[in-house]
Amino acid sequence: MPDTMAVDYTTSIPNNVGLSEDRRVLKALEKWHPGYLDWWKEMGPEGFQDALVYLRTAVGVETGGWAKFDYVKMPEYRWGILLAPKDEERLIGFGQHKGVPAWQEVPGEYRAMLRRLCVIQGDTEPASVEQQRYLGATAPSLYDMRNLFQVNVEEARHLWAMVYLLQKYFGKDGREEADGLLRRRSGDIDQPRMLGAFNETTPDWLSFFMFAYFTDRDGKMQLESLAQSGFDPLARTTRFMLTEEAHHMFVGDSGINRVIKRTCEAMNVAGITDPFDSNAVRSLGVVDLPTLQKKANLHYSLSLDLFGSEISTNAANAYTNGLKGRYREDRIDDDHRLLNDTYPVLKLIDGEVRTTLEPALTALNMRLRDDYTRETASGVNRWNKQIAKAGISYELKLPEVTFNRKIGVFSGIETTPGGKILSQENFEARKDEWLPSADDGVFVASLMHAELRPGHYAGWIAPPKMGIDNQSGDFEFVRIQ
Ligand code: BYC
Repeated sequence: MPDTMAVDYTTSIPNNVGLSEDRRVLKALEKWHPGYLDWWKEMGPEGFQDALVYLRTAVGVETGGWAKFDYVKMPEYRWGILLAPKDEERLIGFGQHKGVPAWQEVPGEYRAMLRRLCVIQGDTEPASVEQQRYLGATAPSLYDMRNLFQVNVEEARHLWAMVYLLQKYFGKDGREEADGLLRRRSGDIDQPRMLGAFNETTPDWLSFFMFAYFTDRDGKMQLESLAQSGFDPLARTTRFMLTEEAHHMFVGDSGINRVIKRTCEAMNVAGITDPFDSNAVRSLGVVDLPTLQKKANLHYSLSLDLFGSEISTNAANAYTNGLKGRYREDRIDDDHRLLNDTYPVLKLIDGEVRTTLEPALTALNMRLRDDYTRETASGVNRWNKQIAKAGISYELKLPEVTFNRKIGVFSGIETTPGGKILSQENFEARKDEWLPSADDGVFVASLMHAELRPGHYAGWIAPPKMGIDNQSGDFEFVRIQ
C-alpha cells in the first residue's frame, strides 16, 4: 500500500495511507463518519458552527510547510488520516524485542494492551473539545477564538488518528471501541471520559490557557513515548500528531504570558506595587497574579495525575513488550532494556515523603512525570522573567508533586503546595488559599466578555506579538455569520 508524503484530498476522508485502495477500512470509516459529525455538531464549539474560521489544514507530512491556511466552516473541516513518513529500516528500539524490525501489524499477544493505549489516547481528544465547547462565546479576541477552534479541530483530528488505528488493526473490537469514543462524554456521570482531568470543566479562558499549557504537555509526553512504539503505525501516527501539538502548547504558553504582561502593565500604570493586594489589582479589570498561581496549582496537579501511579506494572509491561517507550528513548544512552536499573521514586514512608530507589521498569511513569515537570518548569521561569522585567516582586511556582493528587501514592494524603502534610480537615479549611475558590471563579467570569472587533483585545490580556500565518493582529481571524 502506498505511504506517501502528500495527502490525498480526492477521497471523502483525506489521507496519506492509500485509503482508496483499502476498501474495508474506508467503508468502516465512512460508516463511522456521520456519527462523528453528529458528535461534533452536538459537542463541538457551541454557537460558531457556521462561522468562517481561518484554519490551517495539513497538505503534507514533511517537516515544515505542511499547512495551508484558509477560511473554513468547522463542520466542513477536512479531518484526515495522516501518518509521518515510513522508515523501511526502522527497528524496535527498546524492551525484549529491541533490534527486530518494527511491527507493521499488531502482534497477537499484545493486542489487548495496544488497543487499550489507543483507546485511552483517543478518549482524551474529543474530551478536550467537549470541555472547551462554550469558550467561543467569551473569546477575548478573534485571534484567540481562532486559536481555540484550531486546537479543537486538531484534537478532533487526533480522534480520527486513533479511530483509524482501531478500525484498521483491531477488527470488530476496534470498531466497537471507535463507537465508544463517540458515546462517552466529559463529566457525564454514567459515561464519563476515561481519565480524571478530562472530566473537569474548563470554565474560562484562564483555564483554557492553563489546560493548553499543562495538560496538552502531558499529551506531548505521552505521544512522544508512543512515537517510540515498536508498532510502527502507532509510532508514525503519533509522530505527526506531535507536529500539531506544538501549536496547542504555544497557545497556552503565550496566552498565560499575555495575561501576565497585561496585569503587570496595568499595575505599573496604576502604581500598584503589592501583587498580593488582589482587590486593588482586580479593580483594574486584570487578573491578579495570586489567582494565576492558583489556576496553575490546579491544572498542574490535575495533569500530574495523567501519568498514572508512580509504580506501575502496566507501564513496565508496555515498555518490556516494545509498545510504549520513554520520552525520546532514541536519544537516551543506555541498554534500553532496564532490567538491572533503578530509578529514584518519591514515596510516602512512615508518614513522610521520601525518595527510594525502585526498579527502573516499574518506575517509568514516574520518570516520564519527572521529564514533564522539568519541561513545565522552564515555561514558568519564562513567565517569571516577564514579571521581573516589569519590576514586580512576585514569582509563580509549581507546587510539589504531593499537592492535590487523586492518583498514585499521594492520593491518600493532603499537603500544602510546598509539600507539608496536612490533615484532611486542615486542608479543607485552607484550600481556597491554593486552589481557585468560588469567589475567584466569580471574579474571573466577570472578565470574560467576547471582544469580536478585529484587532481589539479584552482588557485583561495583551495582544499577541504577531498574528497567525504572518497575518497582522487586526486580521479578521473569524468571520461570524
Ligand atoms: N484517571 O498502572 P497505572 C492528551 C487508571 S493527554 C483515571 O497507575 P498506567 C491530550 C489506569 O487506566 C495524553 N484513571 O497507570 C491532552 C488503570 O486502570 P485499569 C493521553 C487512571 O496504566 C490535552 C489504573 O488506573 N494519552 O493526549 O501505567 C488535550 C492503574 O493504572 C488515571 C495517554 O495517556 C487517571 N488520571 O498509566 C487533548 C497515553 N491514571 O486499566 C489530548 C496512553 C491511571 O486498571 N495511556 N488510571 O482499569 C497510558 O499510557 C496509560 O494508560 C496512563 C496510565 C499513562 C494513562
